[in-house]
Amino acid sequence: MRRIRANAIAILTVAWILGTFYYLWQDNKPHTSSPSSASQPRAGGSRSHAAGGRLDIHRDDRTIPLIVTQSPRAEQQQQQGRLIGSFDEKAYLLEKQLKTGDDPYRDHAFNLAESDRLGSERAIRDTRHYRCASVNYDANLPPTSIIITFHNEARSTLLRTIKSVLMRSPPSLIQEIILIDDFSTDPEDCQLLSQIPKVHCLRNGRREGLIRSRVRGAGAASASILTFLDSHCEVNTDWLQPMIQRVKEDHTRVVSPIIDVISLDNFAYLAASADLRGGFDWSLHFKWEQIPIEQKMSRSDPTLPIRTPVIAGGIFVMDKSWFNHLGQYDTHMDIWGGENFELSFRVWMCGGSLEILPCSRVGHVFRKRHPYDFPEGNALTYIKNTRRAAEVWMDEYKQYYYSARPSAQGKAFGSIADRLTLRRKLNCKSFRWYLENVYPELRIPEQDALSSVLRQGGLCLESHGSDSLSLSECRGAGAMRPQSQKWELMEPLLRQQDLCLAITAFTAGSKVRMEPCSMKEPRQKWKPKGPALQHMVSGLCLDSQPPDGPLAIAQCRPQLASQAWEPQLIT
Ligand code: UD2
Ligand code: MN
Repeated sequence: MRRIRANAIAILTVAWILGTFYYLWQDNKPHTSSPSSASQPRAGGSRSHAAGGRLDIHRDDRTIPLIVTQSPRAEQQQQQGRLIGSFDEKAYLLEKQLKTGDDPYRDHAFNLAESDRLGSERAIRDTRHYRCASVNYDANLPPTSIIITFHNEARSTLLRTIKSVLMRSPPSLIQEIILIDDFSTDPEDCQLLSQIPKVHCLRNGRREGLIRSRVRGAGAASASILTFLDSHCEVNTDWLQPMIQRVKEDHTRVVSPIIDVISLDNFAYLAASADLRGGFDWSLHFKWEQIPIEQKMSRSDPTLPIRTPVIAGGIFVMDKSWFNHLGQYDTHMDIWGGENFELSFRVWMCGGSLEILPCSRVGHVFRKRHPYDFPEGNALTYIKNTRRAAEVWMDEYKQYYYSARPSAQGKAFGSIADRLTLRRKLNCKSFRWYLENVYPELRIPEQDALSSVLRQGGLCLESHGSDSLSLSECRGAGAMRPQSQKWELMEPLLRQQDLCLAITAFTAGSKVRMEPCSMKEPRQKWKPKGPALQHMVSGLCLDSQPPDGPLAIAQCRPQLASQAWEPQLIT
C-alpha cells in the first residue's frame, strides 16, 4: 500500500515538473493562436515577471510584447530620471501612505493599500488584439495636451496615471500634462507633481466639479488636440497613436479607447471585451452594450473603429478647435454626471461622430461608490445635469426621460437659454435623427405600445385597487375607457399611472398585483413573448386561467388562448 502511494507521489512530481517546463516553453514559443481567440477578453491580471527580462511573443514575423517590459536596472534609472526630472517620488508617495489600522477603502473607494504597494509604475499586459501591433500610423502625428482633473485622488493612482502616460507614449506626442486640482484638501498633491517635466498644475479656488475643471484645463492647453483622462488610469502600449491618427484624419471625430478594468480590490489589470459600445436607457443611465449583431458580423478587421452612440465620458481625444466650436461643455452642470450624454448627443447631432478604437487600451479603476461629497447631494446633482441634457437635446423624446425618472420632474436645473442658442447657431439635427441614424437599437416606448387595453377574446385586463385583477368586459372607447383598463407597456414595466403589474412570488401559480412602480424591482419586469406577456426573471407567463385560479403566472405556452394578450392602442 505504502509502495503504491510512494509511486503515485513520484509520478505526480514528475508530471508537475514536466508541466511547469511545458508551460514555460509554451509562453516563449512562437504563438499561432487564431485572431478570434486573441480578441476575447482575458480574465486575470498582469503576470508578475522576473526583473529585467523582456518576454515577447512572436506571431508570424511580428514581435509583440506580451507584457510591457522593464528595462535592466541602470537603464531604468536613467529613463526614470528623464521622465520625472528632479521630482522625489518616494517622498511624495511616503508622505500619504495608508496608516496601519486605517480602512484602505475609506477615502478612495478602492484598496489604497494595494495601490500604494504597486508604487508609481508597473508592467501591465498588452491587452490589444495581436493585429493591432502591425497597424501603421503617420510618422508626423501632432502632439496633444493631456488633461486630468481630480478631487482628492490618491497620490499613488494619480502618479501612476501620469507616469504611464510618460512611459507609454512617444515623447513627441505629449505636449504637456495639465492637472486640474479641483480644490483637493492638500494643494501639494498637485503642486509637487509640477516638478515632473511637462506636468503643469492648476488649482481651483473652490470645488467646481469635473465639467468646469475640464473646460479650464482645455482653455490652458497649448496643443491642437485634447486628451482627457481620469486621475486613476494606466495607459497601455501604443494607446495614443490610434486616437490621434483618427482625429488628425478628420477633426470632427471624437474617439475613445477600450477601457480596461483595474480591479478596485487587488489592482489586477483586466482586459475588457472588444465587442462593447456605449449605450443608455431612457433614465439616462449609461451602460456598456454588445455591438449590434449585424455590425459584429460585418467586422472583418478587428482593428477598425467601433461607432458608439455615447462615450463613457472620462477618456477621449478631441480636436481642440472642434471642442471649442461645439461649445466645450455645459458649464452649468455640477460635480459629476450627465456631461457624457450632453457631449455625445451634441457631437453626433451637430456634425461629428463618436468611436471606440480597439487598438487603443487604457485601464481605469471602476468604483462602486463616489469617494467624494456632492455639495447638493448625489441624486439631485445627477438629475440637474441629466435634465439639462434632456431639455436641450432630446426634443419631444424628453417625455420618456421623465417617465423613466419621474423624480426629475419639478427639480431645479437652471437656465438653458445659452445652450439652446448654441444648438440653433450650430444648426444641429434633431434627436429623432439621432435615434434613427445613430441609435436605432434604443427602444422607443411609444412604439412598444402606448396606452392600450390588453384584450383576451372579448374581455379586457382590469385592475381593482392594488390587490385584485380580473378579466372583465371591455368598457367605453377612446378617452371614455376607464383608467382601470388602460395599460402602458413601457418595457419592462406594465403601468397604470404610478402603479405597475407585479408578481407576488417567482413560482408558477403566483398571483399578480398592482404596486408602486420601480425600475429596479425584479417582480415588475415583463416583456412580450409572441402574444404572451412573460415575466422576465421567472420566465413564466401571465395566464388568465392557470390551474390554481384566475390571473397568475404559469409555464409559458403562447399558443394557449389564456396567455394571449392583444394590446390594442387607445387613440
Ligand atoms: C465616469 C467617467 C468620468 C465622468 C463620469 C460622468 C470614465 C472612465 N469615467 O465616471 O470621467 O465622465 O462618468 O460624469 O469614463 N472629479 C473632479 N471633481 C469632482 C468630481 C470628480 O475633478 O468634483 C474627477 C475625479 O477625481 C476623476 C474624474 O473627475 O478623475 C471622474 O470622476 P470619477 O472617477 O469619480 O468618475 P467615474 O469614473 O465613476
Ligand atoms: Mn473614474
